[in-house]
Amino acid sequence: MLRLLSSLLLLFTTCASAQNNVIVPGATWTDTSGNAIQAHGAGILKVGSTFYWFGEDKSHNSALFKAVSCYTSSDLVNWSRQNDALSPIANTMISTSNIVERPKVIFNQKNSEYVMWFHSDSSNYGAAMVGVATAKSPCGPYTYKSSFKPLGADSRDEGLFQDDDSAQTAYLLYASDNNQNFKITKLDANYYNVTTLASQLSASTLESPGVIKRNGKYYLIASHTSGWAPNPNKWFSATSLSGPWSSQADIAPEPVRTYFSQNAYDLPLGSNAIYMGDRWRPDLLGSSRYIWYPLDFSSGSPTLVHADVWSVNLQAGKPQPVPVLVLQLPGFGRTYSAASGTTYEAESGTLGGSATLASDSSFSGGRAVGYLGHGGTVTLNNVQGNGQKHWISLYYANGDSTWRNVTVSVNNGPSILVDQPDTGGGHVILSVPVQVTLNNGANSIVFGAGQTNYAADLDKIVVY
Ligand SMILES: [Ca+2]
Repeated sequence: MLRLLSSLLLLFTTCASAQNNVIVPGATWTDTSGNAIQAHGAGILKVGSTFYWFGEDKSHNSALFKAVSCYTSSDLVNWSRQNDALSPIANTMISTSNIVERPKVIFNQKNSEYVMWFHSDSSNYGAAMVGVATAKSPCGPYTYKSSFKPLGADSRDEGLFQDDDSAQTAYLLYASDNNQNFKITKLDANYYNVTTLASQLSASTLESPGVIKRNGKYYLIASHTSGWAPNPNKWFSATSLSGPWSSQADIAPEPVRTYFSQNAYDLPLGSNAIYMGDRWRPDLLGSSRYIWYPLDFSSGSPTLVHADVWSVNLQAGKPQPVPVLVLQLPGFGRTYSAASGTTYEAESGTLGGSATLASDSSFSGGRAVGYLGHGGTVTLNNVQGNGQKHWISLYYANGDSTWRNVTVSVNNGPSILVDQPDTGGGHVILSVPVQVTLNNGANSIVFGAGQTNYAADLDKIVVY
């Protein structure tokens, strides 16, 4: 029976890894209408079998409030935009001259009401408040109630946590006291206000928080404060929301700075979770990307699993579908499946112009190709394709403090410009995705042609 089940599950996950059913962190995610998803600083709510994704609409490339968007999905991959959940109101704390960030929604069973909390601020972030709005349906539109300083103190980056006790006690998680102290404060029974402080992590300088409960233990995930720039996000655990909390530990290798992202929401799923982060792009906020990775607990502590292309396999066919994931062998016990790709080392390609080989132990194969762009190119021949669209991940190092980019041209086709965020060091490797169509059989791909600026050092590509 187990063997039959495993075969069925394997079959299911094979089908599930179709192109439109994968999560590609860092790619431009589009909704079911083909528009870029605008839901930054995400909050997720599950009602029945539907996931609701609330976030900041930054399509106007400004930090100022435009809308809290609402998207729905049954599979966490295909998202449909609904009506805006919260819209600006002139001469209030949610006007178009104000800040409304990190919307989070929970359901209040007692009042049969959806309650949204968000970071509510003035344009210079000086007001440091939380805002509350309510609705009778998940996407609302929500009716704005008020903005205030919880227990009279600052609140900037915030999140919500709803416990699984009979009262469904909820908590506000927030950066307080000029972002110096991190606080967890209990909400009242209506979820309209805060009542008492449960925990304070003093001088912790934490923000962008999320809490997951697993096997009776609470896990707090948060970043430190470095503005829009990424930093190594941390986790803490405690057996009570009142603490004591364990000392901080990394959720990903420290040098990669959480793969250039900041925590927004952490969604429990099966025995693991999904880390949902933002890759902020302050000069073009609407082009900030979503970085979602499996948050794997199999080692006993939450660890981000770097996967260029992966899928969440929700188990179907139950009367009340629950987010228990289909397992794929051989990763038995995992709640996700990552695609495996074919690697092509950049240094195995043909160098052109001023491109040179760079050596360092951090590079795959010990080498990368540097001085790409500005006359330098590298051509990878014999890249195998199947005549379809493929995701290709470019592994690169960019030690600048600013983003670079690189042109990609397949079989002498038009150039695609791929952004390469700074990696935090010349020998720190990150990957960025690009989707291209490859011929069946061998393909030739040129990197760095036709650009006057320097691209990042190219270590390797992985074709999915
Ligand atoms: Ca290499």
